[in-house]
Amino acid sequence: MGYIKEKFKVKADELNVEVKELVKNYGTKKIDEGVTIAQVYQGMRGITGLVTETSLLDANEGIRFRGYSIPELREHLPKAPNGAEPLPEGLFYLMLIGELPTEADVQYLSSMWGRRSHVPNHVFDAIEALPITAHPMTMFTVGIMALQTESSFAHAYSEGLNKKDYWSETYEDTMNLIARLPRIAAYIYRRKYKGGQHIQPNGMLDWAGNFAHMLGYSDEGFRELMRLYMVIHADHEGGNVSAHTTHLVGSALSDAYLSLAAGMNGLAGPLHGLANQEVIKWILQMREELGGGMPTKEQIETYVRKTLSEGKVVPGYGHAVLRKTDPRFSAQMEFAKKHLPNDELVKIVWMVYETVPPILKDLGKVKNPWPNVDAHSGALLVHYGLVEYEFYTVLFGVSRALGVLASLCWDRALGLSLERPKSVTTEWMKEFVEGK
Ligand code: FAM
Repeated sequence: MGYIKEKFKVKADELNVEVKELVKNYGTKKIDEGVTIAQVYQGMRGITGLVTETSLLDANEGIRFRGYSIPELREHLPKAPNGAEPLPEGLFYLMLIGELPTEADVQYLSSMWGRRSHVPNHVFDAIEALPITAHPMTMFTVGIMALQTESSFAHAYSEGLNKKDYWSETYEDTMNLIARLPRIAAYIYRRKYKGGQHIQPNGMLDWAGNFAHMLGYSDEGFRELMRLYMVIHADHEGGNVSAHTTHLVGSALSDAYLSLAAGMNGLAGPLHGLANQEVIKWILQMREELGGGMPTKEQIETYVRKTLSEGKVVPGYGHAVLRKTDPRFSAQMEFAKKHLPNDELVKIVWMVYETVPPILKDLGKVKNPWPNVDAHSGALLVHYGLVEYEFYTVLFGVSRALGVLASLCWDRALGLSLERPKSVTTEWMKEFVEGK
């Protein structure tokens, strides 16, 4: 057993004891006043109903991974040689183990993922069976599903796996999947947009650096962007659609491949991860309608109002939990100020940031008029040449796998139960309010 796996087991055993004590001593203590009818109809907003160890979201401050904010991660996590951005390997270690990693921990993960990255041919065949016009997210989930043949958990379970060892096989699946996802994603990108000219992995590079390389980008700036991108998109506590879906499907003891594929189908929705492609599409359309060049603030305002009057949302703005500018947006803004302050598209993103919030506030119904993570990412990618915006959610997905799979390891290690909340009919609701 590798030392990270051993360390995880020690941490898991400790937390298991604490959780058992907590449930034994305080199991009947209420953490909520009760659930309202509006919450039941409106996406269970604000109901505390899940445990996720890897990160916690504060409505005003934003996400913290095991207590560390994004600026703190950028400071404390190990970097690539001559790099300034945190390595995603380090964030994964932090989410899984609950402690900041050393340089050696990060290198261990980098080389472990490198060793496990081989993708069997039938996965590429399954992707090839789809028409080239298929959305990259469809290819991505098909690729993950095809890879499910390799699940250690599914294999061991069919042989009669002891409950006590669920975590161990899930850990193996997690490591194998994370190791292989960049290759699958890069394969999809090169197939769809670069005439099927694939690029072999470079074993000397870190996980995100190698991903950038396989996509076909050798610019060090793009590699740095990928490292930052893979860190900031990884996790956003447990209730968002991709994390919750992965957890829910995993709660049926579906293996990591089945669970992640389900989560990725949720990420592919426009109100969730697909918003990143929608943002850049929306900005490019605006520029086209205005005949190109830099729009004025007034022109942006008119375009925003037109979007709203057509019954559409302004992509990249609003959030189900956050009530301030997303620190993931701010981190990208900082990156842009440092590396590409004169980029025209980036400047438009910043003008949109000045224009949209007051308009959304004026509507009176939007709870959070501020930008989320998706409002900025596309402009950065376009700058380095990754202009094929339909691919953006796949990048998000590769990153999100880090958080949701670290969480799945914890689900198995803590023996969390099958998720099965109660549902009722509207007829039941009517009788309930009438006091019947
Ligand atoms: N543009 C226009 N209207 C918006 C809006 C936006 N950006 N954000 C919220 N609203 C509307 C919303 O549609 C709802 O209208 P109705 O009552 O007419 O249905 C009303 O304001 C109240 O919604 P809310 O309570 O403020 O937000 P929700 O918690 O229901 O939804 C979001 C949250 C993220 C789905 C919503 O803000 C949205 O649709 N934003 C645009 C899409 C987007 O950027 N999604 C990405 C979220 C991101 F962080 C991620 O998952 N990657």
